[in-house]
Amino acid sequence: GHKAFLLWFTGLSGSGKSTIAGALEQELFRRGVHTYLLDGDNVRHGLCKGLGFTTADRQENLRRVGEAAKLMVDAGLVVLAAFVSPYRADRDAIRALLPEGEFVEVFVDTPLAECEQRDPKGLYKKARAGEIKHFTGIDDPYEAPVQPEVHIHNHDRSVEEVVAEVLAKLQARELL
Ligand code: GGZ
Repeated sequence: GHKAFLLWFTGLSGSGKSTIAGALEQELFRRGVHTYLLDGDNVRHGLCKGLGFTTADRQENLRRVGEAAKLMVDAGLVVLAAFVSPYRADRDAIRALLPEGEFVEVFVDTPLAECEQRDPKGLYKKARAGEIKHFTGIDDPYEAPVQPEVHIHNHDRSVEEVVAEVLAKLQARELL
């Protein structure tokens, strides 16, 4: 059996959060674990429609996601959430919604230079050109987690390697 919990991925745009969360979800599915993956792609068009990237909008975006995730954890799911979530206070507010031990913060620590080099959606280029304002890492802050449950140094590492590391950390915490 396994516990229900919220696995919260935070990191810069292009850091690999969604890729890692998606690969981990596949592995959990293979093991018979019931999961749900939340990310900007599925919430910013619905649950969080109309919200942008000001500090207040990010706070509201993450508050809604946190409340929805809490309901899913109550229903017994392992919830994976992949959001930039650049402010420590917003992440800590979600942590406070869940019982002790059921919020697992995963810091996907990829150097800004590498995220910017990857630039899969061309957003860094636009931010540098001033076409996008408040872009995290360029003209908006990213507050790195101080004591994340999992700290992934995601430079020159394969997705498989990283997924194995996260699984091992979850097993060590007796969540899987
Ligand atoms: C950061 C932005 C911005 C700004 C659009 N700052 O690589 P992506 O494209 O898919 O991931 C980023 C995503 C961030 O949305 P989140 O809901 O995760 O943000 S937060 O947790 O801060 O509420 C990026 C894109 O949206 N994007 N503008 N200004 N990322």
